[in-house]
Amino acid sequence: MKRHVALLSALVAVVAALLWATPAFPQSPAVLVDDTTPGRYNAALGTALDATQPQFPCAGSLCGDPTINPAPEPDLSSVSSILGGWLTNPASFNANWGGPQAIPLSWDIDSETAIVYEIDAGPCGVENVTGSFGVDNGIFVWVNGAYKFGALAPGPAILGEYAVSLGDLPPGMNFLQILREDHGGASGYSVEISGTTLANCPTDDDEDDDHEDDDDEDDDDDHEGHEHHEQEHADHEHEDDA
Ligand SMILES: [Ca+2]
Ligand SMILES: [Ca+2]
Repeated sequence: MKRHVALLSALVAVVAALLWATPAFPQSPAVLVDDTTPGRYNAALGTALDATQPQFPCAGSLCGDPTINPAPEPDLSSVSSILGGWLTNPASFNANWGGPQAIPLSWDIDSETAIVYEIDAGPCGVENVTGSFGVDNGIFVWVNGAYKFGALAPGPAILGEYAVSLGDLPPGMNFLQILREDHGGASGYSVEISGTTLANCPTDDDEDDDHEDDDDEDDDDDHEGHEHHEQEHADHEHEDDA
């Protein structure tokens, strides 16, 4: 019995030593954006997008309360003067955008609103960014102008309603762009964006390995829910590789 105790003590000491010696990598994910994070905000759209396409049902649920998941990227050309260059030149915002401010978790019924979160990815970037969203009724998400996800559905806004892989963020300032949709009843929103901020920049060798791994993960995600974006994602991956 005493021998067992001695062996167990030795084992515990070895495990403790190993844990102590483990380097700081990989870091654990941290929350980058939540419901209290200030963002740029544009509430000037009103109902201008209503009934322009299936992603924007007409007001008052008079055209139904559809589930569209995933939703294709909406055509926002008819409201380009209201939104300005928020997707293509996100560092400059027209007069409809407020400065960084608390984002209201509900907004005028039937209307659409746009948000830009400015995320500093630091000198080495952020890996494995994930988004958890709850929304009443719909949401469309871009990262640095590249469309990532959209959906609309009946029901209240509960965090985790949608869980989406958003890929990696390059070093420096990044822009997470969101359009919120409503078509009646109530509106609501909740968000949590997480990712692993790299404290040490990867070497060229590490980078090559990481990208191969990430591409595999992206492909898996695409097959689960976004088949029709496969070509688009593949194009982006090729651009990334270039
Ligand atoms: Ca609407
Ligand atoms: Ca609603």
